[in-house]
Amino acid sequence: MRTVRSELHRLHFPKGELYGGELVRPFECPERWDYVVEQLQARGYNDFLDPGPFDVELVQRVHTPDFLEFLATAWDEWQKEGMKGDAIPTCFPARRMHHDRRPNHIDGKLGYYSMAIETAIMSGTWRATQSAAACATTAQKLVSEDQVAFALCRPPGHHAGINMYGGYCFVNNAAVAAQGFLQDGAERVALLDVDFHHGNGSQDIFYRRDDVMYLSLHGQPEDAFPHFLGYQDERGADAGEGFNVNYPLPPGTGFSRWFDALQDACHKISAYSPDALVVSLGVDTFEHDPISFFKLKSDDFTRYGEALGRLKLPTLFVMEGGYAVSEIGINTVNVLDGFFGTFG
Ligand code: SP5
Ligand code: ZN
Repeated sequence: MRTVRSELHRLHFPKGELYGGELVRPFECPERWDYVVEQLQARGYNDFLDPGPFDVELVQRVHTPDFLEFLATAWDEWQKEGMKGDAIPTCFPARRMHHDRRPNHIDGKLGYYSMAIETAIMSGTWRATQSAAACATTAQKLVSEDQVAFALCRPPGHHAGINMYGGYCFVNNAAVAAQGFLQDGAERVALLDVDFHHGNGSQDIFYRRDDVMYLSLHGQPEDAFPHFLGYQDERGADAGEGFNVNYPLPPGTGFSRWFDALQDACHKISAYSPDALVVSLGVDTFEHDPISFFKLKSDDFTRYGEALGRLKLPTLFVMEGGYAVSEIGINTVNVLDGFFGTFG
């Protein structure tokens, strides 16, 4: 298995994240990437590759051009206003205000395009974001040769929707990969999201489509970020009706209950008979994750990796969250080891 990763991820590391009323060092930090690389090397996954170019045309199939233009220019516009810190939104089109008229001023644009404000934009954010999406695309193309690949994306992507960012995400790497499979001839793609958080962005992008089935196990919105999407009764719309599957789970959920949901998702994936599987691989389901509330232990990651391998599908793993930094590599590579234990 080859891993596609880029050192350019280091260009994105804002000074602060608004958390608990303070600006703290962001949970989504560059050393997450280092710990994953270290564990991959320690356990024999030594085949690393730089990504090819950022494919604008492909990315425009899942995000609007105006949104991508905003991401590309937000930092410059912010700087022109003489702002000293990173770009963080402060006002929003809440209920009965205009959420479909884009303001000109950068303060208005930030609120218009964001779904959360813990995610700051800095000088290198756009270049790092492009490198992460390019990792997803390059790894997606490797799957046709090797059956399995890993896109070690940073920043992550699953909270980024058609035209919105937040939750540490700017471009939806997993969605770009799913779209890439379709462009390369797949008829159906399953996108399984095992990150602790609901992938509101992925759901947003594919909600009205039947060519990508989105399935997510996550902390229930009553109690967990992103709070405003991810309920069980969100089943898709129009052609996509029945192709969006949410498994919201309560605080304290341990492996047995989580794995029941995963097995149900695996049955639905098999019945859908996709040409490829994209796994949004967040390991913030871990018992010691600092911002999440599931109770998976490190060995549980191996167990569920085995279940994913038994699907016997061409599979692309795309890195999402995981903030128990020193264990992120162990838990991520446990999933891969489990997968290859049954995949063959
Ligand atoms: C990719 C990904 O995992 N994004 C997650 C973004 C979460 N950001 C906001 C988290 C707010 C957490 N509040 C937790 C309270 C714990 N005591
Ligand atoms: Zn997450």
